[in-house]
Amino acid sequence: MDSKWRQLMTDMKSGSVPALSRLITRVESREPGWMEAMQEIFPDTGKARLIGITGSPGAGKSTLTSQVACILVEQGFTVGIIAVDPSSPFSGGALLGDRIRMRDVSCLEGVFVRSMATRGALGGLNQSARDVAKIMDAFGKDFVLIETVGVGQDEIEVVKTVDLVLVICVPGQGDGIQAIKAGVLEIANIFVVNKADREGADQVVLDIETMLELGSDSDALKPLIIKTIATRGEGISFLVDQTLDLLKTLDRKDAWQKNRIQEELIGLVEKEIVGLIKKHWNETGGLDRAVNQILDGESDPYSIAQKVTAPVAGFFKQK
Ligand SMILES: Nc1nc2c(ncn2[C@@H]2O[C@H](COP(=O)(O)OP(=O)(O)OP(=O)(O)O)[C@@H](O)[C@H]2O)c(=O)[nH]1
Ligand SMILES: [Mg+2]
Repeated sequence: MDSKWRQLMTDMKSGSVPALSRLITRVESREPGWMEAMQEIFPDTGKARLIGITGSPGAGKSTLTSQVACILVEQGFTVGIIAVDPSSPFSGGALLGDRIRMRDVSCLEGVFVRSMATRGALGGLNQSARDVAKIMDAFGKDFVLIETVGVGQDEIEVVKTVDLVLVICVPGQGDGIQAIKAGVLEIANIFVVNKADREGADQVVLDIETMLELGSDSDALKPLIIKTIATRGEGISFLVDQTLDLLKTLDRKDAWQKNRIQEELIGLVEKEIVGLIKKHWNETGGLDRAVNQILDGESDPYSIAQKVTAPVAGFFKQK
């Protein structure tokens, strides 16, 4: 690790927020040395709890996230927030909107807010979110709240990396719960019916109950349903209490957690191998040559793929 990384790591470990920001940026952009940095960070991770907050656009995720963060801070915890924004970093609008809505929370001591664009994450969105959460964890955050819109597959993958998932539903969208992807409904630990000041909130609660009855596995722990009015801070204390209680019951070594580590490991190895091959191809013009060979009928994609990955296969044959 070069001296720049070293300095950044030292500053981050001693509590410098600018160093934390810069470290995240360097890891996110996969600057050479990022893997070594993460290796060094890893032993300091595992203490923070990751809470995913998801729901349809405009459901009140940012408002609720801010409120939850405030209560956690009041209880003496330190908090980091990752806001996964579906828009590209260049379109501006929504990103700026989130920043504004989150400003009241960023000024609270101990809360570190980081926005992340859905597109453009070099290591893949879910790995990037994992990396950022780990860095915040190592920095000493007790909780990392991850806000994502529960609509795309990418966002669902992000939600799968957390310890506990809050799914926000709202009345007045016609199809309160159908607006959310089935994949997200399945992994909800707590359903939050936000905007309970609006007509139809009780109906949304009933809809969720019916849905849970239908898909019910009688032994499984039923997700809780909690009504909130995020703009007024109503129901949030209860939500935080229930969330903390539920987190206590989670076993870090259960099958689901193991599965999560497995997935992360496979993802990292895949990215590394493919990354190395792409880099080599770029540097040597190998990809162009391979394509031309296929076009000229001299070779085929299967033979080239086999040849390119042969060193890896060879490595395992030796074992
Ligand atoms: N009436 C009412 N409005 C709310 C409530 N919670 C949030 N809002 C409003 O709903 C709008 C969207 O809130 P956000 O917190 O930005 O929602 P979001 O889900 O983060 O939105 P995106 O990130 O853009 O998907 C804002 O105008 C909030 O003030 C609530 O409990 N009741
Ligand atoms: Mg938001």
